[in-house]
Amino acid sequence: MQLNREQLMEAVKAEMPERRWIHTLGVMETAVKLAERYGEDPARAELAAILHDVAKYWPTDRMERVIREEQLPEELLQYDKELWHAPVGAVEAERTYGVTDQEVLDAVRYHTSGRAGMTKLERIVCLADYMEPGRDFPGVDTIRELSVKSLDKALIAGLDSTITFLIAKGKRIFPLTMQARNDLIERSKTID
Ligand code: DGI
Ligand code: FE
Ligand code: FE
Repeated sequence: MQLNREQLMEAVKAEMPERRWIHTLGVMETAVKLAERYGEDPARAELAAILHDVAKYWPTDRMERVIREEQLPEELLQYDKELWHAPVGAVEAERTYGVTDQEVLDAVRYHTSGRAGMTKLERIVCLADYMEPGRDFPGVDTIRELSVKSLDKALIAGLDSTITFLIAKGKRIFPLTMQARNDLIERSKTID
């Protein structure tokens, strides 16, 4: 299915409640600004942002089926279900919405967990998800301030807030999240 920008937005909007669509609009706007600031293609950042939460409201069993059938890492099934919509959304973006740009698909795939060696596009979408205007959690203003100076430092602060939240709740942490943080800390020593 080849959709133009407006048709794609309508289709994705229909997959979620109003408040989640407003969040998606915020992620789009923020991702475009970050792309302009950090020299990434704003159109690709926007496309990934439109699709990033497309599978957020799928029933658990539907997500689980996609994880098994599409040979996504089954390890996901041992961690919080909140992680699943990202890789499942990447499959949906390709299969249903015809996205072929692998970097866009990976930006959707890793927007929740992160991973080591995140591309600039992946970092932008993950950070935009943390700091879009509708987000309100302790530390979000620090993340927004850091985002003006350093994509990586802002993203580390975002991951820190998630990891701290998961620890406070006594939850497990998906290994890719720890790997993303470790890698960004290592890289931010040399590149800004
Ligand atoms: O989908 P959103 O609500 O916009 O945001 P998101 O895709 O970043 O996902 C959200 C949730 O996933 C977040 O509230 C924390 C939860 N989560 C559970 N386990 C993990 C995790 N997030 C990360 N990064 N790593 C985990 O291990
Ligand atoms: Fe998400
Ligand atoms: Fe989101």
